[in-house]
Amino acid sequence: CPFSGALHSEAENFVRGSRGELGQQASEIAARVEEVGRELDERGRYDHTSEELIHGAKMAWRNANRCIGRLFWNRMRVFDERGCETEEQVFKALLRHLEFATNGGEIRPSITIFKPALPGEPDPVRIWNHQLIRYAGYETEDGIAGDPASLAFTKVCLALGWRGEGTPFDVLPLVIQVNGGSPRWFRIPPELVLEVPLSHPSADLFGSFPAKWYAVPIISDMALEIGGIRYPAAPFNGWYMETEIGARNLADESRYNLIPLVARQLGLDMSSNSTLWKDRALVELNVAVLHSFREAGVSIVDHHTAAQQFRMFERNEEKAGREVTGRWSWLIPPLSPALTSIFHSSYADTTVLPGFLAQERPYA
Ligand code: HEM
Ligand code: NRG
Repeated sequence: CPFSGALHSEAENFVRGSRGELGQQASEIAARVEEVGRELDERGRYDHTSEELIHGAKMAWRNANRCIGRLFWNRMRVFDERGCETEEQVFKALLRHLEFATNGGEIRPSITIFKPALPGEPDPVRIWNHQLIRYAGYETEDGIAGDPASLAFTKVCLALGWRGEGTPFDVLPLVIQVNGGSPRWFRIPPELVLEVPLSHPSADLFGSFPAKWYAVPIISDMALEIGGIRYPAAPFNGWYMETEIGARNLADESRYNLIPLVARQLGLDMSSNSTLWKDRALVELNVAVLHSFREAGVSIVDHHTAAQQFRMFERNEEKAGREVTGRWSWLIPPLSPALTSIFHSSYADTTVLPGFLAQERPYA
């Protein structure tokens, strides 16, 4: 069949590559290559063994060009949830992921993998959320409330019948779609959502604003591709690097935009750009994020340590004879980038598979 040629070679490359890495015998590998070839010829598809699924997911993390956290690629829990059929089953599997990954604050890198896509059929599972836990954003008469990044998705949730409390930090529901049908929404039990109230070790940075952030970032809108097979629902998590929260989510003008508040609270001279009041406020906001997560016993990494860990990853990969690909503009932290080795390095932004791929939003 001429259409399965690409899949055939992707599958063979993956089987050889992953089993080779795992140190399997040439004879074992040859037997599996032959088996996969036969499956593809007879059924037009093949199923990953759990070993292939586990190592394939780890390889995908290792190949994530935008990720600074890749030193730990081989330390991830892989949940095989390919048996989930219904929205309820998917929802329950997501709650199991959430609880395992959160682990009371000692966050465990994890991925949950649902059914693979089949050519010509609707995706068996899609999670409409960008992350399993994220805050809603609303357009109100006095501007945007909550997280502006969630405006479009929040509208979808409201249209489905969900109602938020209207705080700046309403946790959105999970929106799950099965076999291209109508999506269904589910409230996440609040006791499964670990959050960290933010405070600064020596200053009142936020006044009456109840600043906080959730503990675990769980990206849920990317596809995982392994050996020519695409998994459209494969949410994964590690822990946060503090700049993601302190230098972007809470600081961007198009997000929570807290820099002016923090600067006022610190009594900084805001009369001119050249007092560097924005930079000073930004640093203290990041200090507050690190301080608060540490205080709450929730895993987090600062950008200096993360960059050192990435350097170690580069050395490990060199020893293993693999090239490290990367996207420089994403790898450098948004705070003091030139203080990290990444800034002074360059990377080829080549797509290597297995990998995580952006996919089209399931809603307008
Ligand atoms: C992106 C850190 C774990 C896959 C990123 C980014 C950071 C980061 C800072 C850039 C995010 C942004 O600028 O919005 C970390 C840390 C981890 C970790 C500290 C702790 C263990 C993981 C895991 C996976 C992963 C477990 C997958 C199994 C990715 C991918 C991206 C990314 C695919 C790109 C996301 C996109 O394109 O939007 N990571 N990461 N990371 N990470 Fe990691
Ligand atoms: N910047 C986003 C999260 C992106 C992924 N970051 C991680 N991933 N740390 C944010 O919510 O701020 N991870 O798997 O740990």
